[in-house]
Amino acid sequence: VKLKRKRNYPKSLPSLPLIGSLLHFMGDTKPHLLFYRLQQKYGSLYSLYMGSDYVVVVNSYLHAKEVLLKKGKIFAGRPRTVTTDLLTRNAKDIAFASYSPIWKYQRKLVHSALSMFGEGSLALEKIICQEATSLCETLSAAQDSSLDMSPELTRAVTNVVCSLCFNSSYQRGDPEFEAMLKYSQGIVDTVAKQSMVDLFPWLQFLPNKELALLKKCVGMRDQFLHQKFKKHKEEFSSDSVNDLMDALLRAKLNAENNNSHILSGQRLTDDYLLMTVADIFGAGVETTTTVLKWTVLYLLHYPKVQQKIQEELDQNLGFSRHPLLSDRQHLPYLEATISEVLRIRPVSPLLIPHEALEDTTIGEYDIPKGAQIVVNLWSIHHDEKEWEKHDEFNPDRFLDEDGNRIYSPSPSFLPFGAGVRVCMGEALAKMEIFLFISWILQRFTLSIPEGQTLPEPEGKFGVVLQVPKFQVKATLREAWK
Ligand code: HEM
Ligand code: PLO
Repeated sequence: VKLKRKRNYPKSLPSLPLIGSLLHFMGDTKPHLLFYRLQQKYGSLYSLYMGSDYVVVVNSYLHAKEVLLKKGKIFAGRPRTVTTDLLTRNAKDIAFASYSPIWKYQRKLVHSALSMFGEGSLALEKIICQEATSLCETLSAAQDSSLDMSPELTRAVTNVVCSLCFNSSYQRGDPEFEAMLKYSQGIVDTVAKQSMVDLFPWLQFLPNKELALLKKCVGMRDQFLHQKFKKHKEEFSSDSVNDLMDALLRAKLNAENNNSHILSGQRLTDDYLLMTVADIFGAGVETTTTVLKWTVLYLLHYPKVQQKIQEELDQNLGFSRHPLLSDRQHLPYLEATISEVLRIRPVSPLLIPHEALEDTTIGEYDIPKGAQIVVNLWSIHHDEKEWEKHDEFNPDRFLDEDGNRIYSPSPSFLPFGAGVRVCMGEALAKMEIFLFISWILQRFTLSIPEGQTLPEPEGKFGVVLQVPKFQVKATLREAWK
């Protein structure tokens, strides 16, 4: 990035040559909280150097909407980093790839596959309900004892995306599933968190523990992907396209035959197909599971909220049938609770960094081409001007006086981002969260096992805001005994 003279650039944090503003990052404050606090001194829009990268931090919804919506295309770039390049074979995926014809085409392919097998389709509802049944059986079996719900929630969610991506699923204790859990945790722990190798790329040439772990986990993931890919290729028939992998294979065949012009000469190689499913599979598992875990954690903290959701379920469904997607519109309190979880603990507190593709502006400030833009969703969701008692968990904010749901009581709410880079899985994630939580709460009351303390609602920063480990006791409700 070249800063020109006589421009009105955002106020800059003091920085030292080479190390940039790194001194500010010392200590163990999480970046989204640090960027939130720095507003007091520098205002809601400021800049800093991370290593040698020029970064602009956006903390208000008005600026965020300008970046994501009004100038969405100008800010649709993504910076490259050592760790994400490793994960995505040099940005051949969707999330970490910059704006390009092939990126657009990948989004289009995923979009049409999701609407074919997913969103709103009865098949998908059936798959989710099947997983919910299995989840409830496990909770039943573990009745009244202490249980870590995390692996069970993960398996339920994984099986849903696994059906979508590969038309397959896992039984409890499947070694392939256990391996997947392990490598994915390793990736979440090491990728895209602006850690040292991303700030100072030359560090990758020195021995580095985190990078070694990432490489190992990406290797395991590649093995997993390769195996799925091989099987799909062998059994492929363009007359029976059953999942995202098939849909991508078909698109590649078509592109080879005719419509390659939309890719401006770039070839849709196998790597692009693989990295596209890897994104959807990875995002599909880690984000939704994270929200489910945050929801359970908050239900333990707020038993009254849990009780109110149960009353709403009892009134609308009773006990004679299980929850369906069509019940969503009749369960405003549950929907409000989910929105409040997404507000108070955004899955992706700094989104994924954007990059300015040309010289432009945000508000009255000049932004140079190549600047990285970090949208601090945490600040937007905790803006004191927009959210009364922002730190308090209160689903009622998302309801009017009559208890009807309002989509958003403040424009300062963007859990899935917005614009050209908006999340591709919003509809899918919301269906899953709604069904899993309603199934669980129709049958069980969740509480803290005796002698244990409430888990702190503090997130661990990474590519997603991770939930601490905790145990739960699931008690079968009276009507089900
Ligand atoms: C991107 C949130 C679930 C697929 C994003 C972004 C956010 C987000 C904030 C970044 C937007 C930006 O950088 O401007 C969430 C939340 C989820 C969720 C809160 C769960 C509640 C999912 C699921 C899928 C998915 C289930 C897969 C089907 C993606 C993809 C991108 C993305 C592919 C990258 C889009 C791009 O860069 O063009 N998501 N997401 N997400 N999400 Fe999600
Ligand atoms: C999660 C770990 C997986 O092993 C790989 C993976 C792929 C896509 C990533 C996802 C991880 C984390 C959440 C991300 C998603 C793409 C979009 C999503 C970053 C790293 C969000 C919330 O932006």
